[in-house]
Amino acid sequence: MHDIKKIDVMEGVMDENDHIAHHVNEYMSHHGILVVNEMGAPGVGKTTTIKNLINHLDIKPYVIEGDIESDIDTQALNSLGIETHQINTYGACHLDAPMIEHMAEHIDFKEPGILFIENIGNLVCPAEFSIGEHIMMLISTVTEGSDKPYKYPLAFEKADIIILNKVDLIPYLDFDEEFFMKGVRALNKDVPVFKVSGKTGEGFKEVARWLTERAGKLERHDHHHAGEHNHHHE
Ligand SMILES: Nc1nc2c(ncn2[C@@H]2O[C@H](COP(=O)(O)OP(=O)(O)OP(=O)(O)O)[C@@H](O)[C@H]2O)c(=O)[nH]1
Ligand SMILES: [Mg+2]
Repeated sequence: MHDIKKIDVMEGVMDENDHIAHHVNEYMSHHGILVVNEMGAPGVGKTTTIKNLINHLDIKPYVIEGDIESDIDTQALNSLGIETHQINTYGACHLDAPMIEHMAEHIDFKEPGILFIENIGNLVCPAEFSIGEHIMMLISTVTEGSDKPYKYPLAFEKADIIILNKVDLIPYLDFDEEFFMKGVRALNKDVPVFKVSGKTGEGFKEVARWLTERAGKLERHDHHHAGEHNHHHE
């Protein structure tokens, strides 16, 4: 994490971001931390999803909250006993890898687990910047309308998992699930799509299981590396 200053300044902002993102990803992998970059428009239920998922996790959760201003979500999560750290961008519409790298230096990753990073509420900018995640998690909702994959393709294309939230509201809306899924599949053939409700809590158990499985694979990878570098002094 400390040799990032060697980057050629001519490489450009995106290259530099990707380079640091790669470092963050390696650092987290070696600590057995699965990094989930949670993105979605304002109010889709990003914070609600973190709260619900943590109820179903047996492994240690860490949270970084990204907001333009305020620490409302961080206060709410901390008051539930969830270790949460705040990043404010004061204008920028997305988090970037240097912000996460800097924050990671202040977090004590005592045990393996999952780091949820709630990105800035925005369906456009966050999709363009890697922040070192293993999993890009897109939160979409039935309230936004079924045409969102067609209008905001990059977020849907890049997602490793899609959460369709607020399904409790389907009876009151004209959400066309078939049209939505057709749009998703045109961009992202195999991405798993989980239907959930932050109101009733349905669906999150399955998402938590999916994430735990991913985290498990990471841990085995980490132990493998730890073994390679371990020198036993007896
Ligand atoms: N009916 C219903 N409301 C929900 C659901 N999930 C979240 N909400 C409500 O939607 C509002 C926004 O939820 P948040 O979790 O704060 O959304 P967010 O994406 O974190 O919002 P920002 O951080 O501001 O971008 C809150 O009032 C939630 O109670 C759901 O599944 N059904
Ligand atoms: Mg939030």
